[in-house]
Amino acid sequence: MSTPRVAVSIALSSLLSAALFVSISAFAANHTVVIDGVIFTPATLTVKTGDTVTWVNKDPFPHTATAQDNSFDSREIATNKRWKYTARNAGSFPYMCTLHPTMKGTLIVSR
Ligand SMILES: [Cu+2]
Repeated sequence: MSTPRVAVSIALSSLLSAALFVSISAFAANHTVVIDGVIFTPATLTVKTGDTVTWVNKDPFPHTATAQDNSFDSREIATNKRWKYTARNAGSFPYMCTLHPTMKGTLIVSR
């Protein structure tokens, strides 16, 4: 009965070794911006380069998350859909919903 345990141990140590090799991405965090009631929450989000931001649309109609400098653009996010963006470049990125220009947010990406 020890063989499966050995196999599991080997598999686990292989996974750990693999994890060490991808340690840079292993430290990347995931953040969520909820779109609900025609607002982005949080309106200002600070992340680090390499982090991923997911916008989730809880409203019964579509929205976009579109950077003013066009560094990112979700296009239309339908109801209950999400859009993921990996922040590669540092900076402050004001963004808006192109369908509802009063909807504004800022993504701050630090090194
Ligand atoms: Cu909108």
